[in-house]
Amino acid sequence: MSEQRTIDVAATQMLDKAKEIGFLTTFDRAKAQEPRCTFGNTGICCRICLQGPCRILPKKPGGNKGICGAADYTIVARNTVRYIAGGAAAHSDHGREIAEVLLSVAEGRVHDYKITDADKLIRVAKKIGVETEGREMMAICKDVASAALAEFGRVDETKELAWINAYTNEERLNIWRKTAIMPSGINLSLAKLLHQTHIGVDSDPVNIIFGGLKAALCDIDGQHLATDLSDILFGTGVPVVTEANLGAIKEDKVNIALHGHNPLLSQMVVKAAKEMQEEAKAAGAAGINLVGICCTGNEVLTREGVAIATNFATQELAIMTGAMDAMVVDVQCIMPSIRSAAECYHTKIVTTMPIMKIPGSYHFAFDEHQAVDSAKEIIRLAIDAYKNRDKSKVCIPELRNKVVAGFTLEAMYNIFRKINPENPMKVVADAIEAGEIKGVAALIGCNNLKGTHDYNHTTIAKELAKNDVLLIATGCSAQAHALAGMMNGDAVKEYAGEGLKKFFARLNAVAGLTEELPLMFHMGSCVDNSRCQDFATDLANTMGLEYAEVPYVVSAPEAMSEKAVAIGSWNVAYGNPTHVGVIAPTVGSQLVNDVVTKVAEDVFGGFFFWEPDAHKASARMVEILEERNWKNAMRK
Ligand code: SF4
Ligand code: MSK
Repeated sequence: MSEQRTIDVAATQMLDKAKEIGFLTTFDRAKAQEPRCTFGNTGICCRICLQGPCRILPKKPGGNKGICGAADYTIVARNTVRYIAGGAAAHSDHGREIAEVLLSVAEGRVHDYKITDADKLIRVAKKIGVETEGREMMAICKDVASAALAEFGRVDETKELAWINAYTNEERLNIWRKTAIMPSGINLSLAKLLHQTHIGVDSDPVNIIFGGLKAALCDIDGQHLATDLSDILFGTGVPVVTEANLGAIKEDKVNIALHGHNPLLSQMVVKAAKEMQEEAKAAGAAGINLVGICCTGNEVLTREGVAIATNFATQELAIMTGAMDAMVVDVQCIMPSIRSAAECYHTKIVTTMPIMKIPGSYHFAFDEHQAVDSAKEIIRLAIDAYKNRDKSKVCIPELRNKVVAGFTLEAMYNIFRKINPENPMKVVADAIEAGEIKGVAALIGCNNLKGTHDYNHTTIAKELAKNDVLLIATGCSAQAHALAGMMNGDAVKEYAGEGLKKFFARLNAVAGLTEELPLMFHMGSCVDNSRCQDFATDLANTMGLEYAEVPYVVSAPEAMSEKAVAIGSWNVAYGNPTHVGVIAPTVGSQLVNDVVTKVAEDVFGGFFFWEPDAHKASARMVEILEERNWKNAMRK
């Protein structure tokens, strides 16, 4: 584990504060876990049945396999794909919840939600084959929501998932069909994968990995429908200007953090907060200040311009400012320890989803029929907490950086169209073909305290930008750049290579925005990695290339969650070279590791590579882009 805990100055200040008051943070807990167990670290510890844990102990007679006879490759493959199952379940269940609410809107059963982006509804309907001509909006909406829900329960294996089928080119769909990884239903595929990896079922590592890839395709399907339906319900983001870092927390206001992933209730908190400013003022505050953490933060940033407080690894530190009155959490990436941090202060922790509770916290179970009322109650709880705030404990770091975000694909096209009205993506394709930029890199994923918080994210972004790589970003990676002051026009001047600078200058001249374009386009939350893949698909179409030929790479510099494993895996299945900045627990089996880092390239054109060193990883990504460009030039 690295000695430097974080590159974030504000976070460092808060870590010192935590030390002063004796609060042990996730950084202390990460240290306490060292040294890590080699078996777990390399993936050769099996806990799939109660005879375990079994480890691979090659030097002991009988120790080179688990008790049931499972070899290292079986154990590693099973562990890996079970990560994918967890990730795909999380993303797709998020999408399903949005679909349920959209169906309620269509059937007139809820009043707090409505169709905000009707154009997107029509576009999505047309794309997935729902009839739109001469039909009522609500009838179309019902069919779209029902089509989304049908993705989950389908058991007819001759049918294919509608979303990935609609948004993926035939060339790639055929590869998935040929390799038998094209899923029919999300629930079925995930249940099958858990069955496949039960003790005494599949021991063939390649077959297990392919089962995992099928689940990974369920992950992108769930993500895509989550993105689409959220845009329909809450609007498709347009460029916004806001700020990031702990300095976005305001001493004179009631501060409420929105944290997690699912925007269903947090959108209502944003709506209610606009109406309740006076109540906060009556309590002596200057108003209500909302800030975001993790991907709920990214959702409300993209659609509402809500500032970013911090990202995954530093979530406890937002409470350490002593000025956080409530932290409202929904699902995923929420550390249970925020409750302990809150005990040091007046902060109320509010959980909002039936499957996510933290002992000792307030729970307002999400109910689509009373969402605004719940949001108002939560805000009142925060206002009450504000009254009990101990001013002597308040210590907010001064740091806040300007952020220009909200770049959904639609928002980007609006800018690109000003240069090429017929084919907006041609603006990027032309810049690549002219050698102005080398290609595109999607910077995604979490924080992982096996390294220094945010170091890999920001270092890789700087290196790639210097090498004229156009950057798109989501999740905690996007937040890392925003926190570090890299998501604005000044960062282009400071970090971009000459080609990338010229590209941005051309766009800035026509964009018509109040701010210059940032060093990377923030495309949204984790589920919005679907937007990144749509970008890559359109780039392939515009350049007349197959997926595995596109100068496009993906990097998860500090990957942590099961969802990150799922995202990385479908990226590989799409043909994208995918960097992961931690050594994956596949290295315990040479065979499995070779399958995902080498054989995958032969089959899909995409592959994983593990490289914790940010400089080496960036150099490799630049090399990959150059190689793809060179091959494309040779083919002409
Ligand atoms: Fe051990 Fe096999 Fe059980 Fe795994 S499934 S814990 S290797 S006996
Ligand atoms: S929140 S999944 S730590 S990106 Fe999407 Fe961040 Fe990773 Fe959670």
